[in-house]
Amino acid sequence: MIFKNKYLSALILFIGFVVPVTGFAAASSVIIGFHQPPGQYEQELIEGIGGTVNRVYRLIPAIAAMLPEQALAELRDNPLVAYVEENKTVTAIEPTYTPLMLKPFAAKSLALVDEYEAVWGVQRIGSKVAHDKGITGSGVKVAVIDTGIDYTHPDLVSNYVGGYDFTKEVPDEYPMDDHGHGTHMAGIIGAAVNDAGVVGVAPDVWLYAVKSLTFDASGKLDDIVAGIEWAVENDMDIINLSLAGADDSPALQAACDIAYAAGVLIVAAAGNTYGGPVAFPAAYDSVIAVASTDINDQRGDFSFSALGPQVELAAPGLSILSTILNPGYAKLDGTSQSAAHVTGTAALVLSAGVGDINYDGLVNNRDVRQKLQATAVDRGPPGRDELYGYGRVSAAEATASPANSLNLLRESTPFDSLEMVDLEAASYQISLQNNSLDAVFILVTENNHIRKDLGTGRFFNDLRGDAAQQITFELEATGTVFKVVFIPLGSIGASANVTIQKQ
Ligand SMILES: [Ca+2]
Ligand SMILES: [Ca+2]
Ligand SMILES: [Ca+2]
Ligand SMILES: [Ca+2]
Repeated sequence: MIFKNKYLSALILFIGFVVPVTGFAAASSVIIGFHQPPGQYEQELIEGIGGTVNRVYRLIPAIAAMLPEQALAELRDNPLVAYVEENKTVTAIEPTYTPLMLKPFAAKSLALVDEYEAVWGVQRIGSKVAHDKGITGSGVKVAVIDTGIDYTHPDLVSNYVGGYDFTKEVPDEYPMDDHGHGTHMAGIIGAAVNDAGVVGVAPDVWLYAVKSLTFDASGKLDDIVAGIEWAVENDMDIINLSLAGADDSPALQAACDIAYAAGVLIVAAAGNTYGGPVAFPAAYDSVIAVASTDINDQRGDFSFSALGPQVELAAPGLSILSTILNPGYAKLDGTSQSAAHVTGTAALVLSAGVGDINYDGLVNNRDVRQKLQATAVDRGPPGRDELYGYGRVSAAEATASPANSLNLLRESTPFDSLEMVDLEAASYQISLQNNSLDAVFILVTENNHIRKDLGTGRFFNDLRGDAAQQITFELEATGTVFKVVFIPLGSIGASANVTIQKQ
């Protein structure tokens, strides 16, 4: 009997021990968004209802915490709280059909081929054209928020600058890749020109590894948000996000929006959804969504790439050779790889120097984004489409010598609004990027005679249904004194950017 009681009390003790553990398991890992930046009061609020604060963000007004299930509803009803979202899983966008470590091979076998020839994607987008002009991404800071980077890899060691590992129990500054995905991204973005292995799109870029994904290529939203916060606080120029969560996330969106507003260009994989919708974070307006193209500059018959109006650019994503662990090289497919090509191109644009091409008085990430869009090689249906966005990214075009550009502004009188350009005899490509004008009329004169055949009207609010806001056309100038007059039509204050590029 005594034994039995002893056994029973031991059992009770055991249950007593187990209950808090089960209670812990029933607790939810959440991100709590507030209307105002949270302080001591909000932390005490969370602790007061049995929660544990894991991280107080500085970038977004939010706290990552563990909360007892029963406290969730109460917190959601609190007027200080904007949202409470589950700390969901986010994963690297990986090909499902190619195990990452399938047949990795070493650098020495690659030394036999030219390192440019080894990488069709880097070649296809015209990276070498930029490199030959000395445009290599030097000094441009790129944060690869991923599984880390193997910073001992011979093709990456010279460009690796630093980073942070948010996945460790005690985070530190050693974001060594233990999976390979982040290292593959890093190689596409910035593998060195060193007569071995591969070469990246921007071979002198400054690479930073922000490890928010673990050895199995998955991670949690709270670590992704922390990674974006790190990128902003460490003054990164570009963030590469070749990862996706299953759902829309208010915390992730807020982090991307604020980082973008702070001047960071954010590039993300559209997702390997096989024609399904664009994944988050790529789908957010503040993030460039990148779809994949193959060696024929097509999506291919069986494309893994996402589809939809949020697709902004396309880039090589099939059979892409890059760096992996051990250290070695492997060919992989996916929109992850495509995003990395765009990230590298953006780094080249930054190192080439981008002007205030959207005429907002600032030179920043928005100009880089517009440059990437305007210089992409159109694929599929004419103009922006749901398959390729603005087209396949072009490092060669995006870093070409600055186009002659002007801002066409509808001022108080039509006469004041005219812009006139003198051109020498040549073939020109003229692009109009509209900002709420109704139309632009273009009058062309040659040796003081009006060339009716070259003049044109371009409508942006065409009732016939063609209302593209970006129009590109060619103009052939043969005379010696050749003038083009641009006449903006629309309400006062409306404008358009005109770029004129010699062919
Ligand atoms: Ca190399
Ligand atoms: Ca987007
Ligand atoms: Ca600007
Ligand atoms: Ca198109």
